[in-house]
Amino acid sequence: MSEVVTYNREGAIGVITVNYPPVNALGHAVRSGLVAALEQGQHDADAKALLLVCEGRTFIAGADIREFGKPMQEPGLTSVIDQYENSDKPIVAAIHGTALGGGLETALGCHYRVALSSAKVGLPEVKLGLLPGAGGTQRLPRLTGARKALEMITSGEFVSARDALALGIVDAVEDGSDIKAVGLAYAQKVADEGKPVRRVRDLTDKVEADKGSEVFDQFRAGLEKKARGLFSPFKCVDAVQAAFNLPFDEGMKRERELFMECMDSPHRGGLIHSFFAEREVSKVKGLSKDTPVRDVNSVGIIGAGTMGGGIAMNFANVGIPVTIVEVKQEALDKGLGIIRKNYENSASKGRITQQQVEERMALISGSLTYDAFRDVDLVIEAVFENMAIKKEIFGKLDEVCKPGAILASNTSTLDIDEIASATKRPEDVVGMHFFSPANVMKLLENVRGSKTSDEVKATVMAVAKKIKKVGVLVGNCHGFVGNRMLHKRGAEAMALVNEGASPQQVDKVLTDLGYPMGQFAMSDLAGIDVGYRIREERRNAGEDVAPSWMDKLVEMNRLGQKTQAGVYKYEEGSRKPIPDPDVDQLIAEFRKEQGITPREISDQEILERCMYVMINEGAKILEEGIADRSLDIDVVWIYGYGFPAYRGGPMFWADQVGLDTILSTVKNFHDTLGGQQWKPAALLEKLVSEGRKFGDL
Ligand code: T1G
Repeated sequence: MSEVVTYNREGAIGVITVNYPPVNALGHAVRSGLVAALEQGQHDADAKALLLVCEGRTFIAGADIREFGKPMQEPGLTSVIDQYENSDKPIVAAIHGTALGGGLETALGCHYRVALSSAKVGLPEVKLGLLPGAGGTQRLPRLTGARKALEMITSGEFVSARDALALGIVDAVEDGSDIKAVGLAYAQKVADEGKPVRRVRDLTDKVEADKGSEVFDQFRAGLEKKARGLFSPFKCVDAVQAAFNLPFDEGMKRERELFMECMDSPHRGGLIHSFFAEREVSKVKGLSKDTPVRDVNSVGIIGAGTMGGGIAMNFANVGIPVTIVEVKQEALDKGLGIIRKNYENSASKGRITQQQVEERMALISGSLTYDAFRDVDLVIEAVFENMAIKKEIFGKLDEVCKPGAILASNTSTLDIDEIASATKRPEDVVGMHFFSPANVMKLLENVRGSKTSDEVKATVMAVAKKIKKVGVLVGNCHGFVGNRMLHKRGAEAMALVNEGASPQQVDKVLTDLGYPMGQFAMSDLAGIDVGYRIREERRNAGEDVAPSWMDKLVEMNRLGQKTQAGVYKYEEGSRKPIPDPDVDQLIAEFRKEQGITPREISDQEILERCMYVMINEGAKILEEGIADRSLDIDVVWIYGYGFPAYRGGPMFWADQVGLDTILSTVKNFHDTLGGQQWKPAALLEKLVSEGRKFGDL
């Protein structure tokens, strides 16, 4: 008997229990156990109905993703579900937690479904570059009709138990938390009332109603924009449509063909890598999971600007009171006003209620004095990128804040150790780099100083989870992980334009790769003056920073979207970048001043120079221990800069391109272009010589 799936009878109900932590995923042991337990139930003459229930935190949460890419071991999930569906005794699935993917598909193969009101159901395979491959595209539409099935399957979003009841996905919803008791009661009712074995595959009314519907083409058209560059969402539509064009068994065959096409697509590898990487980054190398974590029940923020306000919202959203300190009342009032406007905006879109707006605003207070920070557990400084100002602030915080308070800077590039040197408590100083807009972007780049304590590292990683961010712990260097690589890409992009490419050509190469925005559109969004100030800081620090045509734009007060003109121009109220002939003219004049004769530059060269310079820098970041694993870099780029998750992140993408190809190109650029950025990283050379990948580290 399998120890992960057991059978026992309670009264007239045969109970099949799955117990396979952490999420009862449908690994081989579970699939075999389900077949064996069903066998027992079928032969148990005293069992009038069967109940499928799970121990632990959730009903089955899907196929075991760790098995993907390995040879499939019988029994396959589809055949397990067929056996349940063809049982001659009615089977009730009792759902708690999240019944997802193959888990929901298994429940749809049962004859009745009951759920706790706290439960959710979904078919999120599309988020892994797949589609429901065990009958979900054929059974779900038979319960919900075409449109809702398409919505659920192409979005992968979860549906609450109550909504699932309304849609006919579950037959009953009960409050409470004892899923087994709820399941037994429902199964007893089925037995007592002699309810029939009702197979979802036999339901036809929804199929008849939507046969030949326009909805499939409407969905395909809608996906053209929403799912740009993706593969599996379109296959999801094809699979669901098969449920309306073909008899069930042929529809299943069609689903299988489409599923295998998705399995073979490179997107599946990238998305599954991203799925596990997002979870691995919270397991910080060298930090014991028993490291004590300090309570963070109150937060102080310095600066009510765009970043400070956005950061404050993250804490208010999860019920943590925030005090924002500004130097002037008007700045404070403006900042608080913008926060309210952001919340009102979300409420107008139905994302939160008006009551939540008020609750959250009530948690955010303002002050003009640091005395307001006396008792807070964490202070996050979010002011100008100017070291002198930051050191002055941290010196004051050191005097005012209680012992054990964590002092964090939201700096995006500056030296955490130098900031910490302004305090007597460097072990409590850390970087917490939020990405703009701070209340939206999921990445939180936590930066350890050389003296930052393990407790503080563990605490800021726990804070990331608490405020629903993806936290990555990185080392201290100029630009840390994300911006250090971004600056290399930015410099290369600017050089390419100096040499003859247009900003829009460079940006299109990057958006064609899957970035949401190109380099220059992103500069316009952030404000070109940000990069200008960083270049000025570096020039003031004595670095040799080449002149740039973008500096001329700043001098003309073309700062980007905020002035409706930057590298691109913008119509009133629009964020759509429009190429501007005046900028092309300015670039041409700059080239002439610099004695540059422009040349035709291929898209391939743009791709290689923008991406490989990042990969080479990423390899140096790994060598220096600024990032512990290549997946940390991948997660930073996916969640901080919108690198397409279906490509798995820059380092995963580099492994797919082939490190030998990248290394030889980097060497060629080093010979032809020169510059430290093209000096091949020793790690890159080592991996190539050993035939290994970043993912092997
Ligand atoms: N397979 C293997 N491991 C999984 C897993 C899965 N499906 N889901 C989660 N885990 C691990 C995860 O790696 C972590 O491990 C631990 O469980 C807790 O997860 C045939 C082909 C269920 C909502 O896409 O959405 O079915 O780090 O940290 O935040 O058509 O996990 O502890 O070692 O995320 O509470 C479809 C994916 C699969 C669901 C729980 N199913 N999982 O969230 O915990 S494809 C999914 C989730 C499929 C069929 C197709 C979430 C969760 P560790 P966690 P959580």
